[in-house]
Amino acid sequence: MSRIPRNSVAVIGGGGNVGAAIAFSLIAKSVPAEVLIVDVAEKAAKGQALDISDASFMMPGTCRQATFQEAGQSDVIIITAGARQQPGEPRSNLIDRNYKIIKSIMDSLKPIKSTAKILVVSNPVDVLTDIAQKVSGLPREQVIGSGTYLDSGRLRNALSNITGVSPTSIHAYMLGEHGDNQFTGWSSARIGGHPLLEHPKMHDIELDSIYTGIQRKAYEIIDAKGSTYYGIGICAATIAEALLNNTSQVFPVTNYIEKYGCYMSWPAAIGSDGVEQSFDVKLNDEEAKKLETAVHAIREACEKYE
Ligand code: 6V0
Repeated sequence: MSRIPRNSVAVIGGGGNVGAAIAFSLIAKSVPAEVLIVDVAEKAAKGQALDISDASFMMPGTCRQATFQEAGQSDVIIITAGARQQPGEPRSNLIDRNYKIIKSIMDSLKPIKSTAKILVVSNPVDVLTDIAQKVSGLPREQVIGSGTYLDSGRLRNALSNITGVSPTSIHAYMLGEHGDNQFTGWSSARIGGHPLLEHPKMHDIELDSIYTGIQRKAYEIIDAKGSTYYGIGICAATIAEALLNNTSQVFPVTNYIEKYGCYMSWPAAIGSDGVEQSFDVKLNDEEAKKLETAVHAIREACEKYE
């Protein structure tokens, strides 16, 4: 009898660094899913699938190379294909190159299973999620992006180092856009139900330096080793797990916010139907202005590709 799990997660672009890190994280996190690696670079896809399958012998998940058609019938389809940033290059620069790739991938996946959830990771993620939703024809709540989950994790790590509280007990988000227009939601940040900025260890902290550190981190990693993948690997695998297991966890993912009329990085509860609910985040005047800038940038980019 085969031990192939019932649920499947396809990773498109799985021959590359980010896709492989996500596939490996799914296996290492004990997600009971069949992980399908798909890439136009078939040899790279084969290599990653064989390597990751070696890690699966003691885990409930399995991993193999697959076709676009098989991926279209998966429960969760993760898109990591595309160009990545060069040292010093902003994420927004990737749009022209990655727009064509996303469009051709969506066409190759068709027919897409009507209950599938698509998780876009390729950059610029907020704009590409909008494009993926339009081209796939799936409902908006079934198409999301990894948004500012990774950036928010970096924020929580930084705040943990200052306050001495576990990052998992700090509720604080990077918001708006996964890119140069993201901002920190300081006024909504909480530790133990208390406003974060009232924590005694936060009183003498230069908030801008925390923000700058988070913004700079991806550039720093890319400059040092060419690309970032472990952090996003675990983030995307955790979102996929929420989609498969119907956990209703809240993540700052790219989701469609009716109030602002666009996809953006904003907290939402994620379950097996995709986005279950999004939340109204308390903002001060300065944060509201930054949100306006992020929304404007995302909407302008999306309109160009309609
Ligand atoms: P990579 O290692 O070059 O891998 C990209 C892969 O995509 C390669 O294996 C390509 O062969 C493959 N590919 C290209 N075109 C297609 C296609 N049409 N169909 C299938 N596969 C294709 O890049 P890396 O993995 O480092 O980055 C991938 C994407 O992730 C980039 O857009 C990054 O900017 C983005 N990231 C997003 C992050 C986030 O937080 N959202 C974080 C890190 C990187």
